[in-house]
Amino acid sequence: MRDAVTTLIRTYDNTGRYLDRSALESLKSYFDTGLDRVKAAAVISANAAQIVREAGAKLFEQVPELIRAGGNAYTTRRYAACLRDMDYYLRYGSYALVAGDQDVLDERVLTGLRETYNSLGVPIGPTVMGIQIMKEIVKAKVEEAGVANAAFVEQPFDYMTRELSEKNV
Ligand SMILES: CCC1=C(C)/C(=C/C2=NC(=C\c3[nH]c(/C=C4\NC(=O)[C@H](C)[C@H]4CC)c(C)c3CCC(=O)O)/C(CCC(=O)O)=C2C)NC1=O
Repeated sequence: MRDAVTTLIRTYDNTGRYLDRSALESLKSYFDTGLDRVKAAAVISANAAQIVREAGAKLFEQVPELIRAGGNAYTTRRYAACLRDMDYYLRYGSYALVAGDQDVLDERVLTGLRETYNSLGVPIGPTVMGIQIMKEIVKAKVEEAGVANAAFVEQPFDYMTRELSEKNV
């Protein structure tokens, strides 16, 4: 599992280079946003259950077929599995925010996920919608908590969206 710093060091070490201007710039930007990243993680930790519940409600309001007979989130077991998946995306997203790197998502969340979803008939489109709804909720809450520029919050959610949506993995 890597973070912004270890990823950078690995790249430079591979070619035996000292950190150059561009490396130092990217380190600086990572450390400059450090406190905001920690704040965002704190906001997520403190509100996780509520964020998942709210995002789930919104998703099922927008795609009501999911929870009707024949829908993939129909039955209590599958409804719970769906919200549990949303909770995974939120929790791992908070790790990626602190790390400033998406590697944890590749390693722990995304590997083999499309195949699993396809074999269980879990629809990717609505899953991605759920991830995007969570992104908006988290961003709003992080801004409410006083972080002026919360754009960085979008990264892990957009990354999971992109990777899940990719056609051939
Ligand atoms: C931490 C990494 C990790 C992830 C990401 C993960 C996902 C994951 N989601 C699963 C199932 C599932 N996932 C969903 C999710 C949904 N259905 C919908 O209609 C919605 C669009 C969506 C919620 C937003 C559902 C309903 C199931 C159960 C499917 C079934 O058993 O028929 C399964 C199959 C095994 C199980 O049911 O637990 C896995 C492995 N597991 C992991 O360990």
